[in-house]
Amino acid sequence: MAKKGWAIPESQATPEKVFLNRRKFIQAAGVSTIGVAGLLTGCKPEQPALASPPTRPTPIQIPKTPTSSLYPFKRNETFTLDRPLTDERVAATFNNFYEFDSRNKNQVWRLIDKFTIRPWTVEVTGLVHKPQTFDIDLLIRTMPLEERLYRHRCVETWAMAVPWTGFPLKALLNRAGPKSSAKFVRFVSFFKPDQAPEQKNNTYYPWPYYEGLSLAEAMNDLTLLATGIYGHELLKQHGAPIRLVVPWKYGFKSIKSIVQIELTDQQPGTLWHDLVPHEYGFTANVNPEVPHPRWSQSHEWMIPDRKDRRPTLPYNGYGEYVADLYA
Ligand SMILES: Nc1nc2c(c(=O)[nH]1)N[C@H]1C(S)=C(S)[C@@H](COP(=O)(O)O)O[C@H]1N2
Ligand SMILES: [Mo]
Repeated sequence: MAKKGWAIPESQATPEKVFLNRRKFIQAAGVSTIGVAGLLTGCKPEQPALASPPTRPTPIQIPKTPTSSLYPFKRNETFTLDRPLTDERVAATFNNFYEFDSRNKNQVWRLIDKFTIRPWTVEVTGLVHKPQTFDIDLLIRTMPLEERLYRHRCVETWAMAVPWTGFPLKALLNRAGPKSSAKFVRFVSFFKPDQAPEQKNNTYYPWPYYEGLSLAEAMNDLTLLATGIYGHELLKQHGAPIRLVVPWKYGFKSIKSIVQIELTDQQPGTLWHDLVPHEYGFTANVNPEVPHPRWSQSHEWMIPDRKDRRPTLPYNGYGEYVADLYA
């Protein structure tokens, strides 16, 4: 079967300078789509439309929210890559987001239309001096946002390299003031079964998705709460409006679409560890020497090309930042 034009992967490697231009192009295309649709609705019935609106679905639907116009943020040049950035469209069409589709990574972007990301609040609770609930836009306006280029490594052996926009998790935790008894951080994702088909139809998973870190891991400089990607708001398929990014751990730790952050004195459960404890640990650091029970972790491949195979790096290449956490 011939692939549709939009399904053909573009070059897996977009030179960095090109992606900003591409972003402008995509935004321009988006604006003109809205323009045409607007004209059509304004048309009197007897007037035939001059041109039919483009019907080609696009995976890059940048959410329009009260804080969209703040992007892009300045890049923090401390974080450099050893490989090209993954093409934005490739990243946007290859997603693990089990609330929407637990079987097909290529379809998630088609299933997120109904998912509403405003209003949205993030509750910081548990062992903190000032438990608070933050409106997402107020958070975005008041936190130190910056762009960082990070590698991302899924436990399934695929990998990507993307520019996240976000702020260090520790900046938020410090606003709440962790008590000295706090030792762990538990994260909980949304529960909207009317908007996320698998939350309604797939009861194998104990929704909502939940994850955890030690407090030391959560306070590490690398640990980011991302609200953007590729210089604009986070796409819904990447976990809008706010997701965790812990680049030295397997991807399942980087929980999407967070609504609650709770500080605890006990190690919290995590969805994957509770479901399949012998396959998915709590710590889940990227490690080429510890195979998954069903496959080797010695190598990874950069999406979309299984031929771009690379040795897995210990801590996904972030040992200089985090190895001392595990000494
Ligand atoms: N809520 C939620 N968060 C999640 C997941 C999920 O299914 N639900 N999948 C995880 C996995 S396994 C990976 S590899 C990454 C994928 O992020 P991406 O789709 O933005 O590449 O999200 C993680 N966060
Ligand atoms: Mo993953």
